[in-house]
Amino acid sequence: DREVLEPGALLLRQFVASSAAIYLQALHAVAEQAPFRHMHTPGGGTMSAAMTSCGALGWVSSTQGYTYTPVDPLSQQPWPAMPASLFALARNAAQTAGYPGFTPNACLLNCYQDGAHMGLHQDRDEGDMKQPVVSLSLGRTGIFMWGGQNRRDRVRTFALEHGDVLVWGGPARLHYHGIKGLAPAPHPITGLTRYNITFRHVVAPS
Ligand code: MD3
Ligand code: FE
Repeated sequence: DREVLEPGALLLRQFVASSAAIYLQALHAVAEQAPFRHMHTPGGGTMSAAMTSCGALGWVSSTQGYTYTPVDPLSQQPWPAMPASLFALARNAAQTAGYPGFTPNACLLNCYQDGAHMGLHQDRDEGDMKQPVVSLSLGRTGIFMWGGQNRRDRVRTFALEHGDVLVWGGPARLHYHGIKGLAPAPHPITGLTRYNITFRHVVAPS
């Protein structure tokens, strides 16, 4: 089941079904090496979603700003390698959405518990805006907010369920988006937790 949200943005509902267990396993393996943590923001706050990364570059927020780094600031070791299963899923989803040859080198894992959200924002730290972003939702349903190119544009909300994949590129790549919160019902596998995994091709800052 595929739905074009607007040019460049494709929602692949239930793209992942029985194989979700494999991706959850990969996620837990990453989190064993690089634990989920609540990062700080330049504005002095703490993010309510806990995050970690795998792949060559990981997304890091601190009071200094946002950036992609090759080293996990917590362990001072390189981020864990991107599991082959996750790389293949991202590449396959991008291909399905019309972006063949996607080579993600940065994979951000978000963990939402009760009360966690992610305010409206743009993803603009990746260096090369021509590459799409692929996201996989796992576990508890999240309420996704999807706006336009300007913060004041109308925002629509819809549910992102376990196994749903979103591919964003082209004109939709810089649209504002966020997570309003979580649906009340627990998920049979992850309970009250929602995970989201995003895949990007990042050109490292020099
Ligand atoms: C639209 N994550 O990690 S995924 C993020 O569910 C992020 O954790 C949300 O926003 C989450 O930056 C939403 C869907 C998504 C991801 C990246 C996008 C939508 C996007 C980049 C550009 C436009
Ligand atoms: Fe985002």
